[in-house]
Amino acid sequence: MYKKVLIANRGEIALRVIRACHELNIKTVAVYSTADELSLHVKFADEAVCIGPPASSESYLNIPRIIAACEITGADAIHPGYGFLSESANFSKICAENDFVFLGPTPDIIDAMGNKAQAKITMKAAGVPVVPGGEGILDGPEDAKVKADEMGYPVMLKASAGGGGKGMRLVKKSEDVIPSFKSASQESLTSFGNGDMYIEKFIQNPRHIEVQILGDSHGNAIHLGERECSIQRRHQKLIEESPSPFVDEETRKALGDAAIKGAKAVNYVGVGTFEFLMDKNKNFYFMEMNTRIQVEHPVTEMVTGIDLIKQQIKMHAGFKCPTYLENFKLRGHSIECRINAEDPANNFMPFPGVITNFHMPGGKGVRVDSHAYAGYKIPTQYDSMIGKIIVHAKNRERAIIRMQRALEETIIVGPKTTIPYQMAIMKDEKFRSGVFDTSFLETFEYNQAEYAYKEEKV
Ligand code: MV4
Repeated sequence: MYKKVLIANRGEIALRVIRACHELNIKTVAVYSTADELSLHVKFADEAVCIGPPASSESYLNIPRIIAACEITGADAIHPGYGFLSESANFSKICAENDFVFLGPTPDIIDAMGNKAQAKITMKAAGVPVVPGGEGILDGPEDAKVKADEMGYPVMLKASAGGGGKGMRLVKKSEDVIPSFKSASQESLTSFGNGDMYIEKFIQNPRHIEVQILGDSHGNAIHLGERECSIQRRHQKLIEESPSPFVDEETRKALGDAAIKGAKAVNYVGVGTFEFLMDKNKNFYFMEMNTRIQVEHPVTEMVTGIDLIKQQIKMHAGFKCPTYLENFKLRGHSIECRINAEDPANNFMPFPGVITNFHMPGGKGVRVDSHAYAGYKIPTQYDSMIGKIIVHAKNRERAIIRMQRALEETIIVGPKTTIPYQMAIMKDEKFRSGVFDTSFLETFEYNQAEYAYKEEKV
């Protein structure tokens, strides 16, 4: 087992990894920018190294400085968390070259899955159902038009290097293919330095359902059920849950089998997530694989009882996958709300600044993963998530009641947060019925006035 892990990240995920390491009796090293000097990951790690100024490019994305911090402290492994360098094939390679274990996939797997068109070909060959459409990279706008005319409209044009909706276009008619291709390809080139595009049949109002997998270095892989992630706004998830209210036992088995096939096909080691689109008839299609721990991993932990970060570290250290968990029994229902310092009444505008008063909910079935505290100043340079509230209860109905209770107890004074918006969603009939898809927030009406009291508390 590793003796000392350096966490190349900040915020709640850095804390989450520190907690797992300490329970495994592994020493921890935090790295931080000058904007995070007073951050809890710096305080709770055994050692901390300042790696630069606030700009991510000068700190959390700066590979030479992170490697130097490893050398200075004698760490033997690096946990990248999510975001930042977690899906950088180059970082994975440089870690290995410097004899530090990267707690994530090898560069070839990150590359293979980072290229979305290639990932679909790989998964299709492994027997995973993929979104129908032309295979591989399009030759150019003309090729896109020929393929789209063949397939019939509507179609989706997607950037192979993309993700989060960037470089993606819905095309409804033949005349629009060429201009859409050109603008999406240009957008991708600007954002990711690569303009490669692929084409897919458009799935109307899909659900976003993802499957957690765990693989070891002995050829074993298991799945740990699905997460329902359809409550998103502009490709930012706001609420996640497990299990999905739309997935029955039979579909869960089919989803899990598909994900395991995919994981085994690439000899996947560690934690990974298979993202699927699911249509109203419960047909599901592989979309992308995420080769990192995800923000929403706690809902899976709550219903399976497994510590995913501990397992991730153990898989990389050569332990065997707990295959007895192949027949895991889902226990109850879990929901997570991402708490962002954003103003839901003002187009979710980020709201950095000082949190002057801070009280987190507690009690039975409530978990909080947060790096914030009273007096904490939210920096402007990073994302606006200040924590996650996760609940666990016997069933979905009770989990919703518990989440309402938890959100009600929460006090955050200073920044505006997404909490009142999430309270409104918990009350929504469509959300409560469990019959919703990725279009949910497009039609959701938020009555700000009803929740104004939340700001006046304390
Ligand atoms: C799609 C789709 C419908 N059909 N692909 C959006 C983000 C990107 N990762 C994939 N996305 C979509 N791809 C086909 N062929 C609909 C979406 C989509 C979506 C997917 C998941 C969660 C929320 C979404 C919101 C709008 C569109």
